[in-house]
Amino acid sequence: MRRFRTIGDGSGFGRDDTLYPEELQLALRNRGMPLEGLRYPITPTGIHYLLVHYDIPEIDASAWRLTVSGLVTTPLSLTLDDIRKRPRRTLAVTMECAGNGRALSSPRRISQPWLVEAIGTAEWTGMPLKGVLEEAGLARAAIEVIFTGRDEGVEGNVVQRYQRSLAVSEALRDEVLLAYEMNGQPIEPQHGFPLRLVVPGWYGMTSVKWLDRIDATAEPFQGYQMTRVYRYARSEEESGEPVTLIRVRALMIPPGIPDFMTRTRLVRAGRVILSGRAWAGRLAVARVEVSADGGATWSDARFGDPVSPHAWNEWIFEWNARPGSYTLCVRATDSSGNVQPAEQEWNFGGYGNNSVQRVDAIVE
Ligand SMILES: Nc1nc2c(c(=O)[nH]1)N[C@H]1C(S)=C(S)[C@@H](COP(=O)(O)O)O[C@H]1N2
Ligand SMILES: [Mo]
Repeated sequence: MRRFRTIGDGSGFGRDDTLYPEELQLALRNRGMPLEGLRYPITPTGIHYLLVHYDIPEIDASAWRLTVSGLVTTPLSLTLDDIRKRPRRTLAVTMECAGNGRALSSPRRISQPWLVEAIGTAEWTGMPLKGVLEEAGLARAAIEVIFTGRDEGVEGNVVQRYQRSLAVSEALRDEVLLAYEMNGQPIEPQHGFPLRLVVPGWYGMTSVKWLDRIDATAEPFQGYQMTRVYRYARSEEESGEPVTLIRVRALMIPPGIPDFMTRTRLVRAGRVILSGRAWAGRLAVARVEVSADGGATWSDARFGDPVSPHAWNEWIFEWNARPGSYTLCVRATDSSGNVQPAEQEWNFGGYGNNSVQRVDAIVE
């Protein structure tokens, strides 16, 4: 029986006054997008957020194959060249980690300790997944498609390759891509070289990197990443609801200049342009509001068209900043009327936290 050590007090949760070295290690392996990166409609690859559960696998592209198998009439084995020769599509997609905001919940689950920076928008180029599934011919009995990455690790004492599934109806949507380029270049190793799934509108865990197998099945897939994590649940035992589409959120480029250690902003009094981006998963952004008093009062911000049907919108607000101390907030509402909460309802894994961003500023 293998035994891994426990972290912290063994409860799986961190104390508010402690950051465990293991969390720091995850935070350093992965990275958030510095918020000033919100100025770019398309995030430069080097500052797009990154999340890798295990190790970045070593893949020899010439030996690599994509296997399409399971409940299909014609199993396929495709080389990267085979895939690159097929009709291609480029889509700008805003991607966010389901754990974004996890470190803001209390108690926080010990895992990647995101604040709010697990976000980015890239231009992904690839072949629509639909084309591959049609070529292979899904059997009538197939209800889900399982995607397997090449990376392997241990999680919850289960040795596994990273695997997620999608219902056939989701997998056949036009915008789902098998991507081999990110921002016009071959995907870099950390983002899934040579091929990854990109599922617009869904939290990032769905977009399986280092993809090398696609299997159609007649049963709901019971893999670890489907049933044990990525659930909105109150405890480890409760199965809860699956984490799926990205919730509405707006973020602000912190204005002025930062104090090095506290990140509190120093802002020059007068007319200040506050701006940032807002997104709403598969829905549209319907409203963006700004508050300078910690969320007590709100004013409407202006916002433009989204960068693409699957990407964020820019918003802008003119703030007349008078000397004093402020907590700047921004919140968005989606086209179904969901608005970001001031405080997130707690869940076990720290998922889907779209509580309102707060930026402390001193104006002088
Ligand atoms: N094979 C594999 N795919 C993966 C992951 C992983 O660890 N292994 N992480 C997932 C998670 S949780 C997220 S949020 C996104 C992150 O994609 P990025 O690192 O390109 O931003 O990839 C997803 N796909
Ligand atoms: Mo994630």
